[in-house]
Amino acid sequence: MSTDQPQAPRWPAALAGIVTGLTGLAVALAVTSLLRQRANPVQSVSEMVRDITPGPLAEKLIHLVGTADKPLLLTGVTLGLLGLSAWAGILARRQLLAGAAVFLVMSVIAGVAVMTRHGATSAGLLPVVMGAAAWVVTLTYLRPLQSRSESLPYDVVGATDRRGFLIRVGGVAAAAAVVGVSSRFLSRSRRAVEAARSQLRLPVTRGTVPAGAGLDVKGLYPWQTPNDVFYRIDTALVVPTIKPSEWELRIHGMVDREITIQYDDLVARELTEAWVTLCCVSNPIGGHLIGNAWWSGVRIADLLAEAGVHADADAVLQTSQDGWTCGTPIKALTDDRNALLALAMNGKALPLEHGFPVRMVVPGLYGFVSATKWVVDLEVSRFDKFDAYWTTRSWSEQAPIKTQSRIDVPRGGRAMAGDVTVAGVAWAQHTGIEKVEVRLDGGPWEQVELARVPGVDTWVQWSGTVEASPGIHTLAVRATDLTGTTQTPVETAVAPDGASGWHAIEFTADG
Ligand SMILES: Nc1nc2c(c(=O)[nH]1)N[C@H]1C(S)=C(S)[C@@H](COP(=O)(O)O)O[C@H]1N2
Ligand SMILES: [Mo]
Repeated sequence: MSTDQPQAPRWPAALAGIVTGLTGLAVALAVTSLLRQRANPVQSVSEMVRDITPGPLAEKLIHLVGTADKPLLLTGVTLGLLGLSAWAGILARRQLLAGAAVFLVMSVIAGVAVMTRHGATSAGLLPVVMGAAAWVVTLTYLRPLQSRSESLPYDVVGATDRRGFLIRVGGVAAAAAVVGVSSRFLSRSRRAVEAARSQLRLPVTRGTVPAGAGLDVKGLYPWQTPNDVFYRIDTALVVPTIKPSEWELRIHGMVDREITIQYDDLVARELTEAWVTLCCVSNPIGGHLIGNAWWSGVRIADLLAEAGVHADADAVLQTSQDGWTCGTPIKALTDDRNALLALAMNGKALPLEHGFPVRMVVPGLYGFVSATKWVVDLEVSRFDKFDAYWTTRSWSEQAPIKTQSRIDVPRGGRAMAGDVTVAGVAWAQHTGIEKVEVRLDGGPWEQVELARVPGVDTWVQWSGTVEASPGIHTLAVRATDLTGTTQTPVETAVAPDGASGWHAIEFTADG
């Protein structure tokens, strides 16, 4: 830049760029809502970023940010969009085409993201196309005033010019805000599905906690996990909204007879109810990505028997409405355990976030290889014939839940010296827990009391006392499952098939 060629300041150009970016975004959101599409372009781009992030990196990031991953990803993509828009605005000062090119490249990326989503149709491109058109029009509209001021030194830019520019930018921004906000009200799909859900009268029971399963120890988490605090893990940036009347499940592949079931058919079948503790493979030692609920649904074994599974099949590839997949051994779906196509969780139709209207629940297996939410397709197949969502991202193909135990009490790292109450949970779903032991400051292992459980598919609470003098102590726990195997002290990462190792906490005993 030469000194005798005065350059307009960058901020109005960047501001014009950002307002342009927001305008196209608002238009795209409105068109998405009007067409009742599953995801808007920002969500589609976020999903694409999620899908192309290598598994190990995704794992590290999720560890870093926990369940804030979804809002962070969406915010990141939006900020990226606005950053590039500002840059496009600055480029457009000198050359409109250069600025427009940035917006066009962003549109192409969005288009690719939309079209590579599961179940994409060409109508899905409309929000992107309309948004791109809005970008080009707005960029052109907001530019002339800027370039006029560009020919003048900054300090002599006329007040009218500057005011005129600000009025234009403000006007466009206000219009974009109106379009963007009203698009929220256009999207009624979630509310319609919530309404359909609340009208359901399912023939299920509430599930009463079996006597003796829940210990009365302050600071212990309830044995039954309420729906609203049940952990949620999935790749869905947009929670699928499926009306029961529109849900259908196809069972096909290596079967004698293909079956298609509607929601009402499923509800009319014999329902099985069971306590099952669900656990995520990403649950770190001592973590809380685990919950125990009363599930009501139809046994998958019965449906598979009706379809007639071929002798050489060894897996069922499950697909959700949003295209997530996982593979489960046929054995786990057909043996005596209650592998369910679940309709209800703790006596209520599944919450939308937990798979409404129908999901899979398979005792003993981590969720990523069994617990498909919003399930719409079961393909009887062979493990050597497919790759599921997480198995292509360096996680295991098969993953039974590892025996684990957790200390919940003393909570907050403090206790009164003397007899200190210790308590927690242990789990080895579909194997069962034989005993739990605790150890204070590396001393001898002491067995603690186990609460009662209705079967081997749930976690079990434990409690005991340790004698602690005033000062800082370390408490460790380990469980032994009903095969007689004691948890290994060897700590492994959660990838590829679940963490192993003992949970230990530090606490201070006050004298
Ligand atoms: N459609 C779909 N189902 C899914 C997933 C997913 O990403 N998409 N994640 C699985 C994983 S990894 C786990 S641990 C469980 C979690 O179920 P919850 O969110 O109801 O606790 O859902 C499983 N089912
Ligand atoms: Mo998971």
